[in-house]
Amino acid sequence: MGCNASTLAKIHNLDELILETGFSSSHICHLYNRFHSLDKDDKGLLNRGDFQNISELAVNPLGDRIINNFFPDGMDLIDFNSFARTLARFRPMEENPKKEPDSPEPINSRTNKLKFAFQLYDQDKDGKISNNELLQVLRMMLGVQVTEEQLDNITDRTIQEADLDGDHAISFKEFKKSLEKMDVENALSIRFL
Ligand SMILES: [Ca+2]
Ligand SMILES: [Ca+2]
Repeated sequence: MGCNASTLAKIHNLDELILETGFSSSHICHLYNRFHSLDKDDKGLLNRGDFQNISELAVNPLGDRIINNFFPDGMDLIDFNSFARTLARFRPMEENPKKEPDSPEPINSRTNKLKFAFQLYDQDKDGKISNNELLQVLRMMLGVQVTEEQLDNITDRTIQEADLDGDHAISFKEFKKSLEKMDVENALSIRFL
């Protein structure tokens, strides 16, 4: 499907979306076509099932959680603008224009990328990754490669290393700090579109 003015004309608040996401109009057009290829019954909205057709997510051990991050609290359907805003977090940072002193945090900042990752762990949304929450994610990612005992050990050690205030959980601040030296850009790139 090509990209032209008539495609862009179908997008609500296009100028606002470009400003907010930092995507170019041609990139938005590409995402719009992708959105519609996922939208099997042409409802103009995507549900969780539509996302499961993305093969990279289907094979990702955290696929379901990544999909959930696209859906704001209690919602079962998202429109194109919401879809584009979530994807904008994964846009590489170096494309950012110079930051004005009082401008809001860019949607694709390192902090916002880390927030997305943090939410994959913090399932009860209390702002902390508990021992059990970390264990669940590690189990999904490591699967049968490790025993339960090894899993427990890895979990305990990871919490210990990241936990600075001694509450046996990882706050977002601690999460951010422990990943200070990590190349977030590469580690958090989820290339499914
Ligand atoms: Ca939690
Ligand atoms: Ca802590």
